Amino acid sequence: MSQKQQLPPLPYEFSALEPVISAQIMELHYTKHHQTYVNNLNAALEKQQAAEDNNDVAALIALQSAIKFNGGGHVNHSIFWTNLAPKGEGGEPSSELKKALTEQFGSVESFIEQMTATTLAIQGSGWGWLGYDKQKKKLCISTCSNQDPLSMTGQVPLLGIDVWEHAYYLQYKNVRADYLKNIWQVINWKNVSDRFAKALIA
Ligand code: MN3
Repeated sequence: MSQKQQLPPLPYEFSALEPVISAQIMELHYTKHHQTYVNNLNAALEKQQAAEDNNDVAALIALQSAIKFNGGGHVNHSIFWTNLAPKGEGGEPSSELKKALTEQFGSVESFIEQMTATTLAIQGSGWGWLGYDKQKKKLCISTCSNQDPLSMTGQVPLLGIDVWEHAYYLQYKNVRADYLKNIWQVINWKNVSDRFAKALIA
């Protein structure tokens, strides 16, 4: 028997990221949006099990997009919550990450500017990512549409920024630029640095 996917615990209170991200957004985003991806993923995986048991290849193929969308939503948000921390608690990039960001993008500040601009320009719903390309041994700024997980590009996800409107609209309305300007105040650099350190040795 396969185990059901579950909503991971949120490592802080809903209000912990205020004023950058409101408690109302956090509560809805976590308990409604993320929970729905988890529920729909479990439903699709159950149908997948039944299709496998019935040797129904057509049904297996038909389930792939639901698994990709809801599975991607679950994976992405599970990373996102840990990429954030209350103001003043997220620390700084590790010396290793700082060195790599500086080599790749000029400076940490310049990386932030470039990732902000790239993420701002996403058309419709999607995610901006800092990822590590293990083959090229370099950091990359990427964008993914909808809930496509960054791992589909072969990169290891280090830092994701959700720019679906549900992530900011109740507070920032249509002004995605302000959300993206402010979110850097609540980035958990310790988490991003840990992910980078693991990507280097894995
Ligand atoms: Mn979201």
